[in-house]
Amino acid sequence: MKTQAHQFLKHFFEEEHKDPVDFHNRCSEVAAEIEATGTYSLTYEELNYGAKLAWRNSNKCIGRLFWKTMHVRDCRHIQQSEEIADALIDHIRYATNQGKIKPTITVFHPSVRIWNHQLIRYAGYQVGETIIGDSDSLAFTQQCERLGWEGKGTPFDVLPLIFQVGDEEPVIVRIPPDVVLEVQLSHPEVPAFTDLSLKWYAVPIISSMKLEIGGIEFPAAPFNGWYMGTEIGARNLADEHRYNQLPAVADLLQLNQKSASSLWKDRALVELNVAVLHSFREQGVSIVDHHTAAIQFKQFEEQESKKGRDVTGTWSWLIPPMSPATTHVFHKPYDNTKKSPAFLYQPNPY
Ligand code: HEM
Ligand code: NRG
Repeated sequence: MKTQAHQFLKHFFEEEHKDPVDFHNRCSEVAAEIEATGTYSLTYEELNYGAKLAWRNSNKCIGRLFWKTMHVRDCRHIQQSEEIADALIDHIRYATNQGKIKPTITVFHPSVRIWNHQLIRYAGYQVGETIIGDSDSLAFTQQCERLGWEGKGTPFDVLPLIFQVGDEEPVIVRIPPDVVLEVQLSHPEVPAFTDLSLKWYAVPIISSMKLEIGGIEFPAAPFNGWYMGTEIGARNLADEHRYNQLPAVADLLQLNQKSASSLWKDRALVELNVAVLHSFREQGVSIVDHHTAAIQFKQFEEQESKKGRDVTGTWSWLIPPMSPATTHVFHKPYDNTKKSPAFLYQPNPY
């Protein structure tokens, strides 16, 4: 931990052009704290910068141009369930900001663990042979039911929050419906599109990843930006094992589904994605299309190169799932070296 702390502090003091004397003092202080207690505590300034660096280092993320603008909420001091629940709900409210989404992270005490994959997500139910709702949420939905929650059984039931402090019993809380902003999908040229009754929530808030800064691990540090349209239109609603909506969209557009070479899937995919971008825009909710996101990512690469830093990336995640070859990302290789601070996967707690 001493080595990791030292490396992080060096990085932080250098990048922020801080006084080398302060750096040496801080290193001695941290070394002594680790010696005495086995761990150390980051200052707010270090946490704030470290969380932003973890975003900047996220190889799979195309949204990294905005890494410096994230709002970092320090909730390391709270350990009471009521306060944790309030902090989570405040995160949703603050980040949603009536649709003008603010990139936000809330860092909890290392003893806290959130069971949800995202703070807002739809339930999935196995009903005989079929699945209602989001198949990605089947196991978590069962945990919710085990803890006494009962959903309405629609394809879009917002799941409750479940979190845990240390090895205490998990706590389950309902999210007040008025803090969950959702976008009903419509198509700019196809009025009948609303017959599909599709919608999605406004803010993706990943809550299952661990934040690591200077050797300290925060298992609960939910973060969010805004959606890239394809995440919803080309994956969540389109994947066969998720909401599988391409056949329904193709029906609506009267496309020939008998022949794969009519490209009905591709045409349905485009119109579904047009509907996602149109609806978010019209309802005043931040979203980015994949072409604009790729251009912003190019700016990020140029900005980093000017600062003398190399950009690492995971090509297979950075390319958008639609028309990838229309973006510059497709046409170059990325070095997938992992840096610290970082967001890391961790095993499910259930
Ligand atoms: C992944 C976009 C903000 C960290 C992704 C992905 C997209 C994306 C499209 C791939 C997701 C997938 O294929 O499932 C954006 C956009 C943002 C944004 C448009 C708008 C501001 C953030 C923020 C953070 C972040 C604020 C953290 C502070 C990550 C990480 C992943 C990721 C860790 C990988 C997730 C995983 O492995 O499952 N992002 N992102 N992103 N992003 Fe971002
Ligand atoms: N694909 C997932 C969300 C992954 C993260 N995407 C972001 N992150 N845009 C989905 O729910 O579709 N973010 O922090 O903005």
